[in-house]
Amino acid sequence: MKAHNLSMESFWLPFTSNRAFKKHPRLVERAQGMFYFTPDGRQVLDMVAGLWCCNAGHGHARIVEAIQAQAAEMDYAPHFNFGHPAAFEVADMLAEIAPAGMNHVFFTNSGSESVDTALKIALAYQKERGQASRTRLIGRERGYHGVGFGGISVGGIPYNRMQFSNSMIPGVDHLPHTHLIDKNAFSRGLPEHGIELADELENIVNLHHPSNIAAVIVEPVAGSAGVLMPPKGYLKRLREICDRHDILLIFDEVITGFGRLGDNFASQAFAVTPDIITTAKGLTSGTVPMGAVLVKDEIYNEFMSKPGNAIELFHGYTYSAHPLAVAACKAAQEVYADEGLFQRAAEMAPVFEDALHSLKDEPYVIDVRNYGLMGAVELAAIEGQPGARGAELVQKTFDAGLMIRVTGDTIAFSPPLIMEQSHLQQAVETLRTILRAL
Ligand code: PXG
Repeated sequence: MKAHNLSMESFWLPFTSNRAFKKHPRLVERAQGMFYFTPDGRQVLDMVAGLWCCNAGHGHARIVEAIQAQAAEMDYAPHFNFGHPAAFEVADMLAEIAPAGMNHVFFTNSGSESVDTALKIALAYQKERGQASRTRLIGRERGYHGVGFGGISVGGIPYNRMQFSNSMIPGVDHLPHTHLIDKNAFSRGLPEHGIELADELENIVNLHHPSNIAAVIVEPVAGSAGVLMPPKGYLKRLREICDRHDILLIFDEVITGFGRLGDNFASQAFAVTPDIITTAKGLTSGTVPMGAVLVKDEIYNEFMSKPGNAIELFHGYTYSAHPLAVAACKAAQEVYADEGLFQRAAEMAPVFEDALHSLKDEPYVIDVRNYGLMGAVELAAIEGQPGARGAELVQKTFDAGLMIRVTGDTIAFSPPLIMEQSHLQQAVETLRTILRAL
């Protein structure tokens, strides 16, 4: 059946204006390398790795073959009381690339599940070690931690909370966000101003008393809210304050993990080690849904140190370490390593930076920011219609053969790590032409 004859009625699209989309659908049905292809055969350059996830590029033969082979070998295996050897193998692979001392992995199926898992591990850990009063969680304004009740509670995106405001988990505070556009506009790499924003953590902790705080969760670079960088020294200061008060620090690396910032994780790129890392997306290069929570040895060992053989953590998913996800994960990690894709991201970062900043003087551009292969161009909103210019750009760029991600009036870029200079040039020149004609 041809795509344009499809009924669009049944599918309720996530995080999308269904009515607007169904009037002007943007459909893709094939993908290879840096490109999507529309049902009518048009080529669309993917500058967002699907949705920040296809880090190895689309249709990588090695990953495709691994998934096919696993589907034929064993469709499903339970991990409640049973095990599949390959799952143990990929957990070892992840521990190998994680920061030192983070050698334990809990598998989930998405970023949202990774976040809620991490929050539950943090709360349970405090109880296990005899600090049961540590129940409060601290997130950050403009943070995105998925859509579970835990995730939206620590998250700081007003629209994501608005429809559920009476149903948040209790005992959550928020740090101020770090987007100081007046001081830091057009920063290349990490911005100079704003380290003092981390000190607000000290105030929140003192307000409630440290003995009541379980964990702090932040994205090292905030993604969904428009690619907001941590000011220089900010993450290190958060770490210091957490250490001072014996509070767990969780880095949500669902976007920043697996090469996005030119290293395995942001934790290594920024040399700040959290206690827990949440991942998903690039874990399997977006090919099969999967998430993973990486946990420090002290935390895991606390759960394992009790006498007896009781279940240590009452948590898990039917599809934790699903064989297809495991096969995809193993192949994706091998591709990243064998093709040196994280290193490649680091090498392309300055080229990416120059290309994005070449848009500085184009119409409506009020900021350009970047780190690794993560970048944003922020546009001035149309008076009284925030987001309208962004929405128009999604359509115009797609019509011109370019896929970007827009949050409000900020255009986000997170290309597959296989991007060549020619792709970058095509993306930037397409955008330039469209901005000039708006
Ligand atoms: N944490 C972070 C930091 C994320 O970026 C999640 C958790 C949730 O992951 P799942 O797999 O449950 O979606 C994410 C997801 C956007 C956009 O437009 C970003 C995400 C998802 C959809 C859109 O920036 N990030």
